[in-house]
Amino acid sequence: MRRGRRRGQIIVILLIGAIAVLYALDLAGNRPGVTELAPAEVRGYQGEQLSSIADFRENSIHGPQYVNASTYTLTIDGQVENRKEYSYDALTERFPHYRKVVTLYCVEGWDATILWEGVRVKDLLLEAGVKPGANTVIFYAEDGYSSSLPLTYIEDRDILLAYAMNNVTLPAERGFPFQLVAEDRWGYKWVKWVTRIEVSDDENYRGYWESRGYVNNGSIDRSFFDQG
Ligand SMILES: Nc1nc2c(c(=O)[nH]1)N[C@H]1C(S)=C(S)[C@@H](COP(=O)(O)O)O[C@H]1N2
Ligand SMILES: [Mo]
Repeated sequence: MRRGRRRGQIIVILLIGAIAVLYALDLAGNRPGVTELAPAEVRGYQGEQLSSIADFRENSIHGPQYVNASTYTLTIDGQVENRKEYSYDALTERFPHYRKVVTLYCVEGWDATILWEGVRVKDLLLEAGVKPGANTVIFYAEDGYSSSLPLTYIEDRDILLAYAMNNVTLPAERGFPFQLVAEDRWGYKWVKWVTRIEVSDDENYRGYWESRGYVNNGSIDRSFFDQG
């Protein structure tokens, strides 16, 4: 009788302990708004083989940036009706989530195929209201980097601002909190650590590498050395 009660107490204590551990793991592993994501990286998606989030070369202009999600804001300004500022939670919770498998090609000769998950830039622009005459979207980053893309490309191709890759929240090295998934454009268009999106009417804006001689269009189906 006494032994039965003791065993019962031990089982209750073990159960409470297990629940506490699971709760702590969940708090540590998940950020608000991405709690539906599995904790482990996926390496295949709908029959496609994926690269690993470790298969990247880190050669950003000033090394990895460590952005604090709780103080982070994304500003949307320029040729818009309403300038907007979003917190990390607002961005990941308010806008619909999309996933797609896209390959990043760096001009240095490596590539990585990843299942990206994010929000559509055009959904953000819709809320800000793009003014007539705008034709360019400029992405600025925490490290001072920038690059631009045509507005029609951003809208027609459903270009994503990704917060996760292979079902894992972007690591700092890969651009946390957001990297642009500039499909069919060279890696230098894939701005990491995005902090500001400026809608512009300056088609000739040149970003960090573009102002140092990289092709402004950045299409991977064109010759990289073919200035344009
Ligand atoms: N903010 C920022 N974004 C950036 C860069 C950078 O230096 N700073 N480098 C670009 C280049 S040249 C490439 S190829 C890709 C590479 O992504 P990765 O560093 O995650 O491998 O990031 C792009 N985005
Ligand atoms: Mo690159």
